[in-house]
Amino acid sequence: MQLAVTEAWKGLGATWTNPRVGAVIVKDNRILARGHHHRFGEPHAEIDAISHLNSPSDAKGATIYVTLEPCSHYGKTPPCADRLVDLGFSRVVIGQADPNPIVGGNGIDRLTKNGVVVDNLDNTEMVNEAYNFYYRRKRPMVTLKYAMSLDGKINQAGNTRTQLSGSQAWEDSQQLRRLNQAILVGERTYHVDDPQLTIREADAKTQPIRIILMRDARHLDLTAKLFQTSAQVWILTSHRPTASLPEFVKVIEKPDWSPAAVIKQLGDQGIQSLLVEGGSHVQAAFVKAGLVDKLVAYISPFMIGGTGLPAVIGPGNAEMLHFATPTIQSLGDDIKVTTRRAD
Ligand code: AOF
Ligand code: ZN
Repeated sequence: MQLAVTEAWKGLGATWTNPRVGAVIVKDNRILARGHHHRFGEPHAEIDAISHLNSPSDAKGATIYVTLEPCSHYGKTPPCADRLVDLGFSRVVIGQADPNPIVGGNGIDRLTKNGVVVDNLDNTEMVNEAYNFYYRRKRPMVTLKYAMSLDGKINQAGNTRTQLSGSQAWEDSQQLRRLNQAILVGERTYHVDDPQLTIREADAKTQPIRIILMRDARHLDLTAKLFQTSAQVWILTSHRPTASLPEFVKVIEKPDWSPAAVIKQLGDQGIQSLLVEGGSHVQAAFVKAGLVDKLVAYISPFMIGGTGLPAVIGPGNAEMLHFATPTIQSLGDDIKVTTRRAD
């Protein structure tokens, strides 16, 4: 199963909104084939592994390890469970049941009813953390991310971008973007930082959807860096842009600005995971709404002092949010703190 997990991760960043899935076919203590789900809409992991067998007849009496319950529905491809039965697999070891209601246990039923032994190890949940969260909790998983100084500030006073993170922390934050289907920033961050919000590495298979909260988009500046890369941009606004927009820009008219309403709307649009990258007021709104499932903070060895802008600023919380024991990592001169909401 560990090898199947390694296979599954090869789909990182390319399978949204489908899960990452890996599969390994074994017979007589030998690995016959491996496979994974390469990209949204393409064959499922089981089918990819089967395509790597010398002959499909090798599947007779074999075991397949697959990180997620095989599917039972006619979607973009026919049901994998049927294919496994037809080829004569004798055992299927799954890493977890599928929380997506279109499958939701039917794959396991289909296999067992046809005499295939199914064992569930329940140990691959982390491969699809956001996918599982989305189907179980019926909303996107929210990760707050920021870089701050030792005194908790994100920039110097005034409307300037302050470079705090070193190169290792910067590279790490690119990885965080790969793990999320969408990135959200507020209007002020958009104006002050002029961000691209893309994954810079050339091997990026797909880019996250870039979401901007912008109350009034009538005078949208199309020369901003955001619009120089043709990855999707969604603008949530009360006032539509007047200029004609490139086809990768979508406008969502959104009169209710509460984080809960924004999250509901993004969930309805199929967003499973959201990285909230700032700025301070947007972070505060999510904290106040209790909509922080995970948190990543990069701490850099600077003191900004006085009037620098705190990482989170805005209306206070009645109750503190409680987080689990953090993981601490040194990245060059920076410290990365990762944690999740305590249960
Ligand atoms: C995948 N890859 O390896 C497995 C999936 O729209 P479809 O037909 O591609 O079906 C997507 C659903 O199929 C997905 O949400 C999950 O429930 C199931 N299994 N999906 O994309 C795979 N095994
Ligand atoms: Zn399938």
